[in-house]
Amino acid sequence: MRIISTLTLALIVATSSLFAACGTETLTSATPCVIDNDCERGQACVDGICTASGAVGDTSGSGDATQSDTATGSGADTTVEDTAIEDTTPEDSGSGADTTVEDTTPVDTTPVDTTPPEPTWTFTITSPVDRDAFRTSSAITLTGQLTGDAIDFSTFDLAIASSINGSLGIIQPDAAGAFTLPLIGLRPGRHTLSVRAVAPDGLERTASVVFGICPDDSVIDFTADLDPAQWLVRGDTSRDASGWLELTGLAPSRAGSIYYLGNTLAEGDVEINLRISTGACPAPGPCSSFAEGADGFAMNIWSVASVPELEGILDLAANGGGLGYGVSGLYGDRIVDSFHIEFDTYYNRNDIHTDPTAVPHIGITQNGDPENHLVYYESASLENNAWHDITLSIQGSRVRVMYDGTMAIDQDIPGLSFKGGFLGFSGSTGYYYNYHRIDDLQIVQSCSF
Ligand SMILES: [Ca+2]
Ligand SMILES: [Ca+2]
Ligand SMILES: [Ca+2]
Repeated sequence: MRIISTLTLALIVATSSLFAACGTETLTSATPCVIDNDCERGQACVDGICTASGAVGDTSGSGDATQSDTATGSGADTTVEDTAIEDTTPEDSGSGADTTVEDTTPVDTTPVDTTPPEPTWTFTITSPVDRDAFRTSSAITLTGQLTGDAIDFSTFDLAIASSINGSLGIIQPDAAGAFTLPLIGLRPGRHTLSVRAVAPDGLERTASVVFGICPDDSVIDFTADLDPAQWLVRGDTSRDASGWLELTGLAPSRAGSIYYLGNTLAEGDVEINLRISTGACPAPGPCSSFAEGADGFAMNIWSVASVPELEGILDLAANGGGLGYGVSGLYGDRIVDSFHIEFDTYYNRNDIHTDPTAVPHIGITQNGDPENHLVYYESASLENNAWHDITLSIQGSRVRVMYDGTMAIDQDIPGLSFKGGFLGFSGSTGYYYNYHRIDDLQIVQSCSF
């Protein structure tokens, strides 16, 4: 037995009584102690009470639990618990940050993964070519060529697609790699046409070309009566009931003109198609009564702002050798920006002006001056009473005229800048005369991409 001091025992008894007051059965029957040796084997001295060694943890745990329960009730402890939760939040954030870092790691390896083997073959689109421009009625054919050594290209697939029309189908090239596909039904707009060539081993290449489709411009065929709101008609000009315009009629000293008010031409490139006929027989076509006729006619585009301004110019325009458009040079001092293509069948010589040739000619003039032929094309057939197809094309300062499918004029005219404006026709006769006919007018506004 251990000798315990009086003071120690008093404390132990007091402590024991205190725990007994708490009503804890375990503590009521316990043996007071100071150190472990005060207790029996298998016991330890815990807080002055001999306690079974195996129960020390349990007792402590019990106590802790009790304290914890009590503490839970207090605001301070709740805060601690919240803090603990908050502590886990940064860990989550930390995990997120770590995840982000891990995400960047595969990115570094990605370039390595995207290095596919290069096909040993190549291919090109040979038509259309970039910046080509077509009409909706144009026949457009896609052609191209695959190239590679000892490859049977007929096993390849070519997927054709347009940025506007979508898929245009899948075709196979021939064994030598050539491919062709008529492009039908392409809608107006700027197309990016792509061809994706896929080999049997899955390797592929893609090529593309960008081109434009413009809508077809309508043809005015003069089968219907002229709408006064659309057409300004002056002098001896009228629509022939057979369906064309007659500018003068077969009589001396006639003059007339007609201007299309329905659609003024825009500045810039333009193409104009029409048919013309001049001669002495009432029905267009071969004419047995061919004789010297006059004077001819012109297509004029005046860059003026209004119809009254246009009429003011027409009031001044000289007829006869002036062909209904002469307002400047030897024919006047009117300053105007205009473009003219004349079909001149009378040789003016030592007249107000002198023509550059005695042969009927197609001439390009400017600014109301019938004398200054910037370029001309001689054609004896011009006055044969037959219909002739004319295409005038202005691209920048380059002027081209097709006459019955022949390139009659292809000339760069320095300083030419087409300003657009009111388009119309004028014709005149003098001592000599002819019919002067216009039909199938088509104005093709700029189509470029
Ligand atoms: Ca007609
Ligand atoms: Ca003339
Ligand atoms: Ca002339």
